[in-house]
Amino acid sequence: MGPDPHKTSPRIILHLDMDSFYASVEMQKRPEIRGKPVVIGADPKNGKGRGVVATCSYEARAFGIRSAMPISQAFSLCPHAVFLPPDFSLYARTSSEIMTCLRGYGFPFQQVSIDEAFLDLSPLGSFSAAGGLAREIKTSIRIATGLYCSVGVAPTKIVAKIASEFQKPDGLTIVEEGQAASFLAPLPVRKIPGIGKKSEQELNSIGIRNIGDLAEYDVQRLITGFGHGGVALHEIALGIDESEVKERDGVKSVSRETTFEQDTDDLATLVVVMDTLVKDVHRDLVGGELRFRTLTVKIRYEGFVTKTRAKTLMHYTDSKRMLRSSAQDLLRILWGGSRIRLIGLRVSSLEKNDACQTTLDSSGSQEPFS
Ligand code: TTP
Ligand code: CA
Repeated sequence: MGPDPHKTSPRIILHLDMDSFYASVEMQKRPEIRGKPVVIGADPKNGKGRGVVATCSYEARAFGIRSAMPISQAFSLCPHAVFLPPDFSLYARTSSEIMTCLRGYGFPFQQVSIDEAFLDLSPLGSFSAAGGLAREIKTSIRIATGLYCSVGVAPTKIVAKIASEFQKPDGLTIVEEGQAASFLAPLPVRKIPGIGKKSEQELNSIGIRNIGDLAEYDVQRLITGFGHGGVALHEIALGIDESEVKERDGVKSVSRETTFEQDTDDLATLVVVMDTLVKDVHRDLVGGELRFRTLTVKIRYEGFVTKTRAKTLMHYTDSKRMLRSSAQDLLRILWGGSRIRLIGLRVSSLEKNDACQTTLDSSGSQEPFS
């Protein structure tokens, strides 16, 4: 019997996500901290530090530490962990190395964050061939960088992304055509990208806990509760997602922010800190061979009230002088004189040179905190 002429070949999408990325890069660089709980983020200052955890090693996760947790809480959960400030340029370089390697396979490619990307492996024609290539990719990245990653292979981007998280770290999960809905059904709705705590609670409150509950739920009722998003959610639950793997243009923004040790209303301090942010953002811009047109200054006051103000220049520029004067102007316009907890600077509308999308936050020196 020959091939069925009516059967279309399946879409085969691969999603790759590096394991505990910043922490793993640090552990690769410093063999003496391998196997230990390692926390990347703000200085814990013996439990009195401000700011948050960027990420941590899986050994630190065993103590309950997670990304975005206050660093003081991380310190109380595991005071003997190795606490390190982030070294963004090292992570950006490692990311480019990984992305160049992935792009080199010649399939449609899309980077989605500093440590995540999709490849469209449909031309391979079968999930078994795609699984073989996924193993090869994992090995190549491991050899090139010493780092582990987790990979999902599935008929859609969303299912591939959920699959890459399914067996972390060093995972490989293959969901073949026709298996998407049954793979998703037992997973909690929170596993759907974009469903945060609030949406999860709303879904739970109408009896939807797992993705299978969502798939079986009446679409009209979902629309009543969630508007147009209800239809999209229902389709995701059924494993339907036509979105394509598309290379995007370049880095979207570069940003830095600083949380003050103590809230301040001293203009001289604000000016000095803004100058440091300017210097760091500018270094990343130049390092990435980028020019910007829009800059945004952010201020967070006591009590977490946050304000931003943006300015778009007439022309793209990489002038540090221009960045500094515009940032200082915006700071003065935005600041009402109250005490400030945090200030941030972001540049966007970037002119591309190198096709990689990265968002960098915060700053710090590169010595371990002691
Ligand atoms: P993630 O891929 O979310 O996390 P991860 O790679 O550290 O761990 P996992 O094994 O679960 O994938 O984020 C990638 C990097 O982005 C992470 O190493 C640090 C940074 N990041 C932050 O700075 N703050 C955050 O809140 C999160 C979630 C990530
Ligand atoms: Ca990751």
